[in-house]
Amino acid sequence: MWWKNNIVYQIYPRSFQDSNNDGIGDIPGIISRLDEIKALGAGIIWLSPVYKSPDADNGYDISDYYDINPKFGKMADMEKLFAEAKKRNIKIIMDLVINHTSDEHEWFKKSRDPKSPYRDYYIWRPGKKDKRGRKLPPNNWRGFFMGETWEYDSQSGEYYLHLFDKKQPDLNYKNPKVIEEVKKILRFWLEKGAGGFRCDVINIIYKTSLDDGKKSVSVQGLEHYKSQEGNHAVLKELRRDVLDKYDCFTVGETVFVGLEEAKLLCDESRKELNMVFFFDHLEIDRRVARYIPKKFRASKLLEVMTKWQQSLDWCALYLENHDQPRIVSHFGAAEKDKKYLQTSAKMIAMFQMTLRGTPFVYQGQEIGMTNFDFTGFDQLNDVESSSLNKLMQKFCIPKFLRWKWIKESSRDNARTPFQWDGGENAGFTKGSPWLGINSNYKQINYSSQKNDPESVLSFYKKMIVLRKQSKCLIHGEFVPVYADNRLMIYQRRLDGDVFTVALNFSSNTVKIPQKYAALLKGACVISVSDKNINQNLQPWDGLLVKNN
Ligand code: ISL
Ligand code: CA
Repeated sequence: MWWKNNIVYQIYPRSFQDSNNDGIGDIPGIISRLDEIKALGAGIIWLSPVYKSPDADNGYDISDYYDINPKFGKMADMEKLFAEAKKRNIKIIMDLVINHTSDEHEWFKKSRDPKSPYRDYYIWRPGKKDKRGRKLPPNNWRGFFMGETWEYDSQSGEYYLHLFDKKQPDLNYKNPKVIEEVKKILRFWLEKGAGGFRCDVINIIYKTSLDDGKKSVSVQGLEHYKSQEGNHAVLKELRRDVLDKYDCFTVGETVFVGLEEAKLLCDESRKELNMVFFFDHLEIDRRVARYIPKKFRASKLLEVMTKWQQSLDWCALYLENHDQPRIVSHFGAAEKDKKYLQTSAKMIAMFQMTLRGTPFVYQGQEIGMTNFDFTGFDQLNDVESSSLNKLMQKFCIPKFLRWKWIKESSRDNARTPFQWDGGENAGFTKGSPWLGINSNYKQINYSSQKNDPESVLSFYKKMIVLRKQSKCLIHGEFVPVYADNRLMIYQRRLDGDVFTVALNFSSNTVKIPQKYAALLKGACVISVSDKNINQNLQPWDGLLVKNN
């Protein structure tokens, strides 16, 4: 299957490449960089939303699924992108955001009228009253952006549900008309040439009941809408009626998903999704989703990866996306020990490219881009960061602490413009960029790495070539061997082929335990440091060995 033997490259369009110098990345900009994507070795692009949107959540609030955000271009540009990508044998998958629309979508505007046939496209309910007669929302749920989930509409005297921002009203999947609308959207983009969809928060679309949720410190009410039977039924219907008629695949973004639920969502025989993005591995050193740090342990990472690698038919392998901090700042050395930034970026590339599944590389990951060096709240754009800040203010959390947590966790860390070269605005735009550019762009940029065989970019390319040539690295069984706080060793095995991988997630030289040293004596396929390994692994080094 083409999507199994391939690499996906995620583009966050507003930060990739600006073509008309308005400071915002756009579709012609993407077209001008297709050769770079091809050169990396990626054959699939996942495009974060490019649809018409008021941008309350940077495009994840869609006001027209059949049109393009004018900031990014026109439908003709999008068609050209499909055509130019096809010439290079690159498929494009679209971001399918169907849990909610924008409040500026025509459906929602009409649904504000209680008599409209569109009323039931969304979830409208009357409020409650407390003992003293004060108005209360229909239930106690708390949303993904830390705030209220019900917005009162004085025109009809009812509330509508929004699990994200109030400008993102949730659709009602108990209404078959909504499912029919989604089928139309899928067909429209598949007919235009899309190779599939990344499905936004796809395991929470069906709300079984609107009863109060159990008390929780973060999202509250989940048990009424996470991975419900009704949700599975919707996915099966979309697959049967539309997706299975095309040569395409889906990857679901599945929030708070556990292993058993994930299995149900992407078990091939159930015909729902093809694979899912889970979050466990990125949360091994975080509490309360990703907000509060805790100690990194390679052993924990190996344990979590093993569980997922061994249990699912197929994994979506990602370490970064537009919601997550940069991986060199997270698991790598960028914040702890800058001199190993590049080395750690390469070691992480080795980790990702030697796992079982389809790797997703997020723009900038391949050159080792780091978290943004923000210095103040005014430099942030992300709606989640501002909601979190407001919430923490309400609880009187001091500014330095609020800043510390937001700086590390803000989604803007991954959203700063792509660093193409060492020139004006890193070659992203000649205008004024919509979000600040990381000041390290003179050291970390595409053009300085392009022809340097020692660069992070060259290492990604080498790892991708190695992976594509090896059935074992793509499909082989995943076998954990050893791990402690810093060191991780695992194998991949298929039909008598065996590879061993050893990775050092620390700035110390680590000793390979005697018992396993022999495994690393095989033929070295590639190593990060290019040094021969006896009993020791250099700081942040990685080694891939063929054992037979
Ligand atoms: O980033 C998160 C937590 O801090 C997640 O909860 C995130 O909101 C969740 O993974 C859902 O993300 C997706 O849907 C959101 C959108 O804001 C994100 O950009 C998108 O990836 C709502 O559409
Ligand atoms: Ca532009």
